[in-house]
Amino acid sequence: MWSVEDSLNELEALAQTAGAMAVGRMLQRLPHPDGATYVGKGRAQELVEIVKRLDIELVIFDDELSPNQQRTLEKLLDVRIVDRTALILDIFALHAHTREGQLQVELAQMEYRLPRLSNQNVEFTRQAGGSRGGTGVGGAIGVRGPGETKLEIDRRRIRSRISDLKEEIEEVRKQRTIHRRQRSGQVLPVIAVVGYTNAGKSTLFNTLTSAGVIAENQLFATLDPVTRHIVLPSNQEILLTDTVGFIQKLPTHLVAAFRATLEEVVDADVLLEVVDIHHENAIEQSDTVNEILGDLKAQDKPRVTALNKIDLLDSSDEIDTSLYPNAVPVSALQKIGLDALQEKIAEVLAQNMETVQLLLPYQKGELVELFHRRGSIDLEEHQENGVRINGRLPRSLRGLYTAYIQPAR
Ligand SMILES: Nc1nc2c(ncn2[C@@H]2O[C@H](COP(=O)(O)OP(=O)(O)OP(=O)(O)O)[C@@H](O)[C@H]2O)c(=O)[nH]1
Ligand SMILES: [Mg+2]
Repeated sequence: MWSVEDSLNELEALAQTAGAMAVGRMLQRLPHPDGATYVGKGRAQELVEIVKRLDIELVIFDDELSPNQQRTLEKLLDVRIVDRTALILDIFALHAHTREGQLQVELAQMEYRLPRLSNQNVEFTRQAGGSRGGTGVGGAIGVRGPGETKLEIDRRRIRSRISDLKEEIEEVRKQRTIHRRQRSGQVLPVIAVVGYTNAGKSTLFNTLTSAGVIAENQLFATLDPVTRHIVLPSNQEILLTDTVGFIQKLPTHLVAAFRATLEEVVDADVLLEVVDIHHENAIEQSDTVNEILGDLKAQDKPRVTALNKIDLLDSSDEIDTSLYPNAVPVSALQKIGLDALQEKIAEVLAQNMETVQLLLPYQKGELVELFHRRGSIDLEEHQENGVRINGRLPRSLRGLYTAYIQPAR
């Protein structure tokens, strides 16, 4: 379970990533948040004092604020008010480098803004009509007119932008699907690196592939998926994909907007989950990852867990591998345990293989070659009428070999 303090620590790290410096925090236990001020009225007044005294420029709330709460707080405190969702969207906007990433972030931002925009403008019109007073029919008359028209225009503009964005994203998504098909033409198994943000996914990805993906002590350093081809020590070839990190209370707009990117995860053969085992919330983080994988209907995929950052642990006794599926302790940074990790990946891939005995005619050289790349060979004999191969093959490839399967000797 995430505690309030843990969540606030994380919020502080998010704020830092977005370029803010935290100077203080306030927490309050309430049966439910106040409808107008989120915190209780008394604490809100306290906050006003603190903001003045410390000359604070920004107050961040660790939950999604209602448009009404946001406005009330902004008036009361006279500083910028940001909620957790807006903060995460901000970081995503900073880190989106590809066209697809930028489109997805903008879509999420527009969807976040739409209900807020309308409310803000309703407030604006009411203020404008306020001098006429009253909340009855007369008051409503003051509210109509240019103000409302402008609101309608703004809303329409955002809605039309949202539908344009969705169309463009769909275009990009189609491109991806084509690429993925081409990839599956190569019939290599795809391993998606998943995990909590800052767990070390990109560092591990870089170490395994020698790719220069940005890896930083920042939340959500990676937004755009990258795929590389690697050969495991067992000589088996795989495609490894680095993906966007997960976080608790992940804004729903973001999950929806990033569906195209997350397809990389949904389509993978095996998931390689990276856990920052040194983090005090390692278990909570992994639980959150499982929840999101569940939402994506990807929680039942074969999985290998890299328990990362063991170089930061005082002793290896602290590691309980039994808590995670197929866990291997590693340090992506210090390159510890990587052979064992790759062996584990090969092992889990092998569990998805089946044993076959084949006699492949000499003119089917490409199937022999494919077996070498994708399968694991126990016996290979050149006979008069073809190549005899006994070994194991990914279940997905069995269809290509059906005609050459031999009865067991
Ligand atoms: N000490 C130590 N630090 C590590 C290790 N692996 C990664 N790190 C550090 O952890 C931080 C985050 O690493 P990234 O690889 O960017 O993490 P990520 O999971 O890709 O993060 P996002 O893309 O932001 O979700 C960086 O400062 C890395 O240097 C490790 O094995 N040991
Ligand atoms: Mg990354």
